[in-house]
Amino acid sequence: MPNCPPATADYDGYRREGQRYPLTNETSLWAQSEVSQVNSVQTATRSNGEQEPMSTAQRQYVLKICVVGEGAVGKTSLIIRYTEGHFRESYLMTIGTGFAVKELDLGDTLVRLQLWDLAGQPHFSSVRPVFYRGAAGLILVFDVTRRETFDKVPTWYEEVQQVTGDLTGVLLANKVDMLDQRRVTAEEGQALARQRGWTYFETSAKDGKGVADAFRQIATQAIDRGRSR
Ligand SMILES: Nc1nc2c(ncn2[C@@H]2O[C@H](COP(=O)(O)OP(=O)(O)O)[C@@H](O)[C@H]2O)c(=O)[nH]1
Ligand SMILES: [Mg+2]
Repeated sequence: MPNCPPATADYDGYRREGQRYPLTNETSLWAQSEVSQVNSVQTATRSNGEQEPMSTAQRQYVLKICVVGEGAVGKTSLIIRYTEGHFRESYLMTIGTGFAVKELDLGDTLVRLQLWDLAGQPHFSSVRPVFYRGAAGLILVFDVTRRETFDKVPTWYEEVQQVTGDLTGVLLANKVDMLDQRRVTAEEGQALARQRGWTYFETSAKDGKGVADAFRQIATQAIDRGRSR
């Protein structure tokens, strides 16, 4: 079939060459520490050439954040919405893992978020623990139109926790734009989040609702958790 796209065309790892397999030397190095502070003091050069600490120094962190949840809940869509600002209707299953990077300016802190998008399909479960290692925070996603994806959220957390130990998290009730088909209420989502100590967000990768707030929040939580260790 000469007009067929190559086999990789349905791989939705954001279709950026070189980012298909995330375990490059650089990223695996980053992944070693949970909250790696890149530099704590920045310096400025005086006119006489001496270095002095900058009073407005920004701390810089690299944070590995894993995004988990059942298949088709919107994990990839949320990451694409956040990092690229658009939405795609068609569903392309994530094969293995997708990977994206976003810089986030929190005022006194500059964060480089590494977002690891893990395939939700059960047959990839044997590789997933590799991707959890070194995570600083977790984004748990369910689809408000499919109750079974909500019921599975604790199982996802436990799978990650077995690898990382207790991990700070946010819970995203996604697809809230689909009002007519909603099957899980905000109260139910909030109750689960409260019980587990997660922050709860209602999100839509389609219209962008709650997305930036949720990613910013997990960054803040991961830094706070890292500092308090
Ligand atoms: N209406 C609506 N559809 C969404 C939303 N997020 C994702 N989708 C759709 O749901 C399907 C699965 O999304 P995807 O991001 O691939 O899910 P993943 O398997 O969790 O990565 C795709 O068809 C998306 O277009 C959303 O917030 N609202
Ligand atoms: Mg996906």
